Amino acid sequence: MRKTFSRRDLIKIAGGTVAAAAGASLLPRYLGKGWLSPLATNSAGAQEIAPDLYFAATDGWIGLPPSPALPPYHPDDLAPAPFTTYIFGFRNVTGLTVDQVRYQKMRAQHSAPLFWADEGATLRLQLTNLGLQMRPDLVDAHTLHWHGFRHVIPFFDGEPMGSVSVPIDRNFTYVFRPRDPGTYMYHCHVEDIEHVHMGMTGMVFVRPAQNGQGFYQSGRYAYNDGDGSTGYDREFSMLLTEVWSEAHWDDSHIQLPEWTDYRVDFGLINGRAYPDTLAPSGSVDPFNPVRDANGDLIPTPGYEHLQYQPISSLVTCNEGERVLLRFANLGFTEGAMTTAGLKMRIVGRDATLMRGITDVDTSYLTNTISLGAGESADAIFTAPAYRGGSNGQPYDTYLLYNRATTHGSNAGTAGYGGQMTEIRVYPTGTLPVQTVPNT
Ligand SMILES: [Cu+2]
Repeated sequence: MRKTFSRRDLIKIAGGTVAAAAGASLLPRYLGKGWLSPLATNSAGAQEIAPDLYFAATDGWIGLPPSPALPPYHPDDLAPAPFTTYIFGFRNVTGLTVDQVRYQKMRAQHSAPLFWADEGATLRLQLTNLGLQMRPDLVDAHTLHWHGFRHVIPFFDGEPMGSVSVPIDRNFTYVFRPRDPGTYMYHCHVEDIEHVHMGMTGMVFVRPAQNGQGFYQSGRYAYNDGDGSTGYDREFSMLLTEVWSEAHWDDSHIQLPEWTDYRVDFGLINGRAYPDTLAPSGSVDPFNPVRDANGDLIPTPGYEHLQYQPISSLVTCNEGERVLLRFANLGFTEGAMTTAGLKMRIVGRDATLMRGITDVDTSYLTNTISLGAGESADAIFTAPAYRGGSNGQPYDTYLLYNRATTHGSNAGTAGYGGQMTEIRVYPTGTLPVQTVPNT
């Protein structure tokens, strides 16, 4: 899909530029209109339906912890302070003006925005491609592949060999009507070794039709369980990804990585390495995004290097509450996520309730869940009784971490790092009801 320009392509581009300047395009329209005209009217006068969400694909910078072991690859000498690492990624540009959307080029985030849909409801997600600021030579298209979606038609699958992909400056609207509740992941499927590794990965959930029923006090469930066994009070997504610094440096420096040299320098949860995993979330509600006057993400004071890594993986809860951990792995290696001193009940795997065909309960208790690349799992734990706090803090702390040692340090630097976060348990009534995941 990495296309080489021919003279004919250059003529087409020149024609497209002239046409766009005139407010109309003369190019064949096998895809949607250019993003300069956000909504179209068809020949019968009907207005196109506005998308529920609008994402943009582009490149950008994120901040990972220092390591003395990786010169010249980390930090990248081209990265503007306080950032360290070049990425490709997505941003939520829903509701922004055309100028604001354009401003988000070179401002990708990792992980990509969380989003969710209700079982049976239609979700329209429009995607545009702003191009890569650092790599104008790479005219790659991008797609949004909802990994594991069981009822997709090829047109909306995002797998570019059998479907369409989104070239630079074009729009395409994916239409989903999910039937299977659970935890999923999504990623760009164009040049996917590279684009997935570079950061075009995120999480998506489907909320069950059972939500709102009274099996469990909160009325919130992971699945249509019929008995409240997947009811929860709080939910936290945990997307596992990896950074091989040399590959990211190669992409910013117009070099080609040799992928058979792949290794994990940084294991990330939701795009961050410990201890940054504990920092608060920025804007994570896709349907009510908070942005500045330019439409850009707003950094949390004191965590400016995490401006484009807005999703925290700090788990906070009151004693006695049920907490849903939604795990997904879009690294290339297996993870073994462990809760130290807590047992989780695995209630779902790969967006499937743990029930046999005769409705036998196949959920199980464990403190470690293994996740191969492309797998997801839903785990629920009940927060234990408050024991008076630890280390002078008004909460008890339990570690949640990947047992794979290659994922537990920041590029070999001494001490904890990588895919590790904390579960903090407060006394009853301390924390208000959770309204947005990962907050
Ligand atoms: Cu892509």
